[in-house]
Formats: sequence, structure tokens, C-alpha cells
Amino acid sequence: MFTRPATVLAALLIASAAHALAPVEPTGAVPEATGWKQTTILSGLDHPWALAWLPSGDMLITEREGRLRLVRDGKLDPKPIEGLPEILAHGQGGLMDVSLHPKFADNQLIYLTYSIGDRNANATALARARLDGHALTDLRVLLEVPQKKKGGQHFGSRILWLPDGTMLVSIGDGGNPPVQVDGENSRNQAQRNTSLLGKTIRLDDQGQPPKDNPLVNTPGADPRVFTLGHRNIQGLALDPASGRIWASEHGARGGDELNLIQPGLNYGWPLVTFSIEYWGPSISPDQHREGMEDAVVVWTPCIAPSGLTFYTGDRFPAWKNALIAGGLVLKQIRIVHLDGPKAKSQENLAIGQRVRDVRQGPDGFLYVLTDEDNGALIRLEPAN
Ligand SMILES: [Ca+2]
Repeated sequence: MFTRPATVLAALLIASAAHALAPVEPTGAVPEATGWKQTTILSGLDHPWALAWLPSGDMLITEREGRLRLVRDGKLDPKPIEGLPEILAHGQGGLMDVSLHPKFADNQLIYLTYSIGDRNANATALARARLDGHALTDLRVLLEVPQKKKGGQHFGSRILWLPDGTMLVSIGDGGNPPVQVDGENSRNQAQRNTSLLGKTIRLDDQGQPPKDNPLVNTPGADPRVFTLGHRNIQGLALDPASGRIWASEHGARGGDELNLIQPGLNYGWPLVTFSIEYWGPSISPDQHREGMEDAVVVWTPCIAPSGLTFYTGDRFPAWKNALIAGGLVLKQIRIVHLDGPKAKSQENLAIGQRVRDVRQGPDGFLYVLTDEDNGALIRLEPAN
């Protein structure tokens, strides 16, 4: 009499355990989205990396080579903004993100991420300054990642302001083998809570770790660490209604990830990954481990995600509350439709150029920067 319910219960438990242990399967090709078109607003940008709107409607655009540009009335001001910090433009590094202080209208503060050092010893940095016309004043360096590494790979580095006035900054793992830090492959630093490589970090607007950061009471840990185990996050976005934080992360060959970011958690890299080395061998036998967070989406083949927006506008009703993920290598954008903390479907927008950033404008349209020698600012609009 009692064996049957028990057996059913056991079967259910096994099924639910198996389900809990099964990581998400990689996404391959997805359907093309319809009902949109792209219009080039301007071109002639040298590998633009990020954009931000000023309250005036003007726009700031970073160029990786180390220039901060101003766009007014849809035209690129020929004169770059002066007073930038010293920047190492090498490989993937250079001037990267730009973000306005949440109270920019009162304090005119902007925040920049960029790489510093030289080809043999470099790192990601964060600075803030006051934007005064065509110049930056009161420049203050808030962060220099202490772990220095060789070469031009994996600097991160997106800035995302949270509703409490703190910010997240993504820091890459420093590079592929054979790049070394502290006598080990740099990527292994992603698992060390003493290191800022391969992390998201959380800072207040002065660059200090907030007292409620997850590792402030962990002996030896860097109190700035917010999450661990990342390879190279270049997209960070907030769902303002739920407060969910989303991050898009580069894998090596295959295994790009979209993750739901929660304080103190470990996202696995390089111990857990669908990614393999560019030259063929596996990086880890594990695609899942207890105590490490599974990705919400895994992209194989890689889209090389860069730039991520949570869309809240009215111009594209079908995309409302979806994530918009730029992709470098496949020269496209992925629309990721969400069901709360899960992804339910994806669509593709073929842009035809490497997408470095995608942002929702104050007008509700989507704006795209392309990572090309002759990079462009593109507006996405409904087709009809
Ligand atoms: Ca992961």
C-alpha cells in the first residue's frame, strides 16, 4: 500500500534533483526578428566602445584609442573632450565605458573605465571627473586593479548604477593562458576572493566598498568583490522593476553566458564552463558544480556579447522587458525574452557590423555602436 506513493515520491525527487543538476543547454541559431530597421546616424568613429546621454540630449561616446567624443544634434563634434587620464590603448584595452553619476544634473560627474600601464603590466582602472563643456576637471582615479598582467586581453569593463546609488564594475580575468598572475594562469584569479580579476565589484560613488558588500567580513577577501568566477563581462543591465541584475560574459570558444547577478555568488569560471580553448582542448570537464551558479543562457557558437540593455521603452512593444544583447563576432543583436529570472526565447537582429554597445535612448529607440575602424552610431526603429 505504501510502496507506491513512496516510489512516486522518490521518482519525483530524482526527477527534480536531475532537473536541478542539469545546466541550461547552449543556444544555437535563433529566428530572425521582424518589424525593425536600422538607420546610421553617423560614422567615422574609431572603435567606439560606449555611449551615454547627457540631460541636454547630447551624447558622449568613448573611442577605444582614448578619445571621448560629443554628439550634438546628431553630429559628431570634431573636437574630442580634453583632460582624460593617461590611457593604455592596446589590444582589447583602452578607453572603455562612460557612465553618468545618477545625480549628474547636480554634480556633472562622469565615470570612465580604461586600461592603464604598459604591454607587460597593465590593468583596468576607474576614474571620475566633472564634465565642464569640452573638458574634464577634478579628475580622480577611484580604482586601479592591483593585479597587473601582460598583454591586451580581458579588461571588462562595464559600469552599472544600482538603485541604491552604488555601482557595479565588471573586471575581466586578465587573459588566456599563458598569461600569468601570481604564478598561475591569470584566469584562475577569477576564483580568488583576494583578487579583482574575473569579478564584478561594487563601489560607492567615491570608489569605496559599501559596508554591506558580501565579502566585507571575509578575512583576506577584497571587500570590493560582489561576484566571483567570471571570464570577461562586457554587458551589465538592470531590470528597474524587479531589481534583477543581468550580465553578459565572453567565453573562449563557445560558452558565452548570460547570468543573473546576485551578491557573493560564484559563477564558475574557469572551473565550470561550456567553453573550450580556442586551440581545441577542454577547459573544464564540468558544466555544473554544486555551489556555483549556472548561466541563464549559454551561447554556442559564441556571439561575443558586448553591451546589454534591459528594454523598457514603447517603440518596440514586442521587445518590452526583454534583454538586448550586442554581439561582436556574429555581427548581430540577440533579443532575449524573459520569464522572470529565466530566458524563454531569443530572436536575432542581423546588424552586419560588430556590435560593441546597445542602449535604449531617452526617446525609446535603441542605439548601437559598431566596433569597426569606421565605427558607426546606428538607431534601430520599427519598420513601419
Ligand atoms: Ca559561468
